[in-house]
Amino acid sequence: TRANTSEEMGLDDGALFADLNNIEGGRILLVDDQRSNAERIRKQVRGVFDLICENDPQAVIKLCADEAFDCVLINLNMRTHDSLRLCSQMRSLEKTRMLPILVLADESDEPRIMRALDLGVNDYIRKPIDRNELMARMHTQVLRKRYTDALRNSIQHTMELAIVDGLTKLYNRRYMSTHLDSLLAAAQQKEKPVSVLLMDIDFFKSVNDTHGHDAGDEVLQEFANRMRKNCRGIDLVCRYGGEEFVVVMPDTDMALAMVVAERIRKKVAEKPFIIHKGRQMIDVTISIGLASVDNGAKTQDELLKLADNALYTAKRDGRNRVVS
Ligand code: GH3
Ligand code: MG
Ligand code: MG
Ligand code: MG
Repeated sequence: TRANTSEEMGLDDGALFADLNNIEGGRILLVDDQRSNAERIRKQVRGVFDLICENDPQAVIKLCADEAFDCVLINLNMRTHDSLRLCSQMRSLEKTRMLPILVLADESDEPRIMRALDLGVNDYIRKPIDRNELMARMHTQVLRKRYTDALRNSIQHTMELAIVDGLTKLYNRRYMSTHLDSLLAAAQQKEKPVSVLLMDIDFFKSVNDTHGHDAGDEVLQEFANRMRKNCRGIDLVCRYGGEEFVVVMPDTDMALAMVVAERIRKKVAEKPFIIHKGRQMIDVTISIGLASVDNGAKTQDELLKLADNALYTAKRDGRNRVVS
């Protein structure tokens, strides 16, 4: 198993935030019902921002839900629509809550500017619009948006890595272990069975040796896909190590686990794995060691040890089989 580099862990801030200063191509949604205003602003931002214009507030809400914008520019003094109501709506809806809002205000409209700021808009510009000021304020908002987006993605990525394996997107060993512990505790109280399958791909080294390590990785991913399709909703599938996987099966006694294991074994062996975008077919089989609390195992370590012994026997007896 290769060690995770800090880059794979999503901890490389340099790469994540590198492109942040490049705001060219930023998408601005202008909300204005006066065509001459819109045309003037379009000229002012040309070459730096893409400007999309809309005047109907309901269309604005829908557009923001369907498309990605870096900033919304709202004319506070529209003739036909209530801009403040739109600002308020955008701040209360999930999809637009984090979207930067800049408002354009008539020079003397101090009260409306105050109400807009109170509703949570990010900044304002007074008319007549000075191009440099407009660009500077939009630049700030777009940068802030990019930065918070990158930060949020990075946090989400890190949280995901804490429970799933990067290559296969199956649960990782640590998550499985926590889950299995609580299942075993509950199983003891309610006297419900729990079974585990320990699976190991047969002759996986020769897949790597014959087709290359990348092909091996693809096989692991395709294996994970077959597991997702063929395990039951209540089962938890995890990547236990390099090419070893564990299925934790709640409420499942030895006999039922045997049926499930046999089905999984067949689903792997019956059709070759197609990799390299269809250019390569590889026959894959797995060996499975099955253990259950029926065997008398009380702790996780005992249960997995039993499964490991069974797996060893499956390998010794010729592979592509289930042993309990
Ligand atoms: P058997 O289990 O049937 O006894 O034979 P095997 O060849 O599968 O046995 P072994 O467990 O010794 O080899 C496992 C190989 O899996 C060794 C290692 O290079 C490879 N491997 C482990 N993790 C990864 C991975 O993430 N990607 C790839 N491509 N190979 C991996
Ligand atoms: Mg192995
Ligand atoms: Mg081995
Ligand atoms: Mg193996």
